[in-house]
Amino acid sequence: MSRAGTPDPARAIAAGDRRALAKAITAVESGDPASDALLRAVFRRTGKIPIVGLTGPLGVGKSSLINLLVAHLRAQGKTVGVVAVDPTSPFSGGSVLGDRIRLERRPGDPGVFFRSMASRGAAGGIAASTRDVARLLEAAGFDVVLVETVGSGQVDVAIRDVASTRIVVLVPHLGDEVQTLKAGLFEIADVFCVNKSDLPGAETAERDLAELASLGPAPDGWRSRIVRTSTVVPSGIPELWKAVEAHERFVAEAPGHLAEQRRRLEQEIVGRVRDLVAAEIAARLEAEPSLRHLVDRVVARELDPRSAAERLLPRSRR
Ligand SMILES: Nc1nc2c(ncn2[C@@H]2O[C@H](COP(=O)(O)OP(=O)(O)O)[C@@H](O)[C@H]2O)c(=O)[nH]1
Ligand SMILES: [Mg+2]
Repeated sequence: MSRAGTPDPARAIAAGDRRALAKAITAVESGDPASDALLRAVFRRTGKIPIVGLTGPLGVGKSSLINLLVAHLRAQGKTVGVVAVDPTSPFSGGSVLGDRIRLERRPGDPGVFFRSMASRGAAGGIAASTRDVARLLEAAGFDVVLVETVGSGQVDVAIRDVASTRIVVLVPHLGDEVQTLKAGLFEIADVFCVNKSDLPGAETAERDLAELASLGPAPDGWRSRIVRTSTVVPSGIPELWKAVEAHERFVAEAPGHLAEQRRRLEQEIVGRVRDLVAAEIAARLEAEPSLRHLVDRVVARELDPRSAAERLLPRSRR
């Protein structure tokens, strides 16, 4: 596939070339079509490793937990890719919390690879690019991928659709926050992590969560686990990872496992079709005089946008 003298990026990535990996991730992030061939080439060899999402409000300790999880996994001889979906606010343009913990880069350890991605402007949506980046990391040979996202809006969706195990991180005395998160929380969480358990109130928080968790098991029969951690003591990190492994095993053995995979991939295909059709229609609206006229009619309020959209479909259902 590659020209003579140009190393095949898929092969370079599989051989452990980190610069090739970083370049490929940048291409994915910016929606550069150069990444298409690579993603096509690596797809067959993906879908086997745990993709573990950590989500939750800002400041609960997700990055601190990832640093310790990485150390724990490295001690077990596992290699780890980490993706942080950066919570940079489009308004402030900077970090929201002054005391944000940085993910440790661990220079000199080739068994770890960190990458942060901007949550805005990611072409094709953050879920799609996170999924593609996770695939590249798997193709690069990492045993586990950890994804940090802030629990809000579209980024939550990214975690739901991309991660094989989802950890929702909370802290004691998050009363109101838990209430507002509650509705969507149990759809997302495979594991609840009550972090900062060195602070008072951790037991109460755990009990409240256990009560909520007992209200409804997930449709697949998995009952969310609750693990108390502290990154300052530190404590609970091996237990947190054990809970992840238990969920991974449960999913692998669950009877609906393949149906769930099928459902996700179907969604991905539909999403891609949507992108392709949208791009094509947008281009045609600009280029074709008859279609420009259609838009003119909408602007003049002679036609409504729904009807115009239906006329643009290749095979209209009218
Ligand atoms: N007391 C206590 N503070 C913690 C713990 N874990 C993290 N923190 C602090 O919480 C703040 C936010 O941590 P960070 O990892 O950046 O949270 P993130 O925004 O969820 O990634 C930092 O000041 C951390 O030092 C913990 O277990 N106990
Ligand atoms: Mg963080």
